[in-house]
Amino acid sequence: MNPKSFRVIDSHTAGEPTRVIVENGPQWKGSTIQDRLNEAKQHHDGYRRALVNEPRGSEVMVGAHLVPPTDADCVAGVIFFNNVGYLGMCGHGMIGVVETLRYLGQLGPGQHKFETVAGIVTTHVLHDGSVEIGNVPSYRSHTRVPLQTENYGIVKADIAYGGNWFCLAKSDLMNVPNPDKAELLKLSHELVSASRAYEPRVDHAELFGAPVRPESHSRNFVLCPGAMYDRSPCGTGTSAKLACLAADGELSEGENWIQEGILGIPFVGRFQWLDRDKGLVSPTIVGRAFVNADTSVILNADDPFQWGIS
Ligand code: PYC
Repeated sequence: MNPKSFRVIDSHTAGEPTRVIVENGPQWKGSTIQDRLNEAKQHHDGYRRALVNEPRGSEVMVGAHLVPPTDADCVAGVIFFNNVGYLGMCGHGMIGVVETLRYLGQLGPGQHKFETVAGIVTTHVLHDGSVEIGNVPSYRSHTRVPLQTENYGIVKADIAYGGNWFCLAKSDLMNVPNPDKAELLKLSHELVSASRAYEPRVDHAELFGAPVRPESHSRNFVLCPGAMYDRSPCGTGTSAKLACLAADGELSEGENWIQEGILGIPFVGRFQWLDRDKGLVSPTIVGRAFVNADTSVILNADDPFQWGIS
C-alpha cells in the first residue's frame, strides 16, 4: 500500500472515538469478511498503524475499514481495529460508523445491516439522532468463577461473550464519584489474566459499581485490548452484561438496562431470548455519536513516523 493521503471521518460515541476511512482506503480482493480481515492484517496493516497510533491517534482510538459486504442485504462490511490489532465487533464504533455514513448522506433513516467479523448486526437510526444496534448473539460461558488476583485477593467474576470476550465483576473501586483509573486498570489487567485459565479468548474486563444518574442502573469501567479503557459504556461489554443479567433472571426480556460508562454517559440496553435453555440472547444497544472531524491523513515517506509510533 502506498497512498499519499486518505480521508477519514472522526466521531465520538459517549466520549469514545471512532475514525472511519471513507476515501482512498485499501483495495479489497477477498470475498468473505474473514478474507478481508486477513487482507487487512497481511497487506493493509499500515492503515491501522498510521491511523490509531500516535502522533495521529492515541491508544483510545478505534478505527474502521468499510469493505464491500458479502451479504447483499448489508450496507457494508466493517473491520474494526485499535492500537494493537483487530476487533470482532465494536458497539460504540458501529454507532460511530452509522453516524459517519449519515453525515456523508449515504444512509437514510430506518434499518440497515452491516457485516462484522463477529456476525451481522442490524442498526436503526432513531428520531432523536441516536442509533440502535441489534448486536450478535451473546451469552455467559462461566458464572461467578473465583479469580485469584495478585493485589485484590479472590474476585468472583462472570465470563461472557457480546461480540468480544469479557471478564465481568463488581468492584467497590467503582463506588466513589471519581474512581482511581490506575487502580481500575491494575485490577482489570489482573482479572483478564486470571480469567484466561477459563476462557483463553478473554481480552476485555468490565468492572461495575453504582451509577451517577438516578435513572441509571449501573456504571462500568471497561479495559480493552491495548491497555486503554473505553470512555463509553462499551456496546459489546453491555451486551455481555445483558447476557449475565438475563441468565441470572435480574432483567426481563424487553426491559431497559441503563448502563453508564466511566464518563457517566449511558447506553440503553435490552435483550430478547434466542435460546433460554442455552442462555443465548439477542442484545439491543442504543447510544449516540457525534461527528467531530472530516479530514485527510497525509503519509509522507520522509516522515520517520509515517506509519505511527508503535
Ligand atoms: O463499544 O463494543 C464496544 C467497544 C469495544 C472496544 C471499544 N469499544
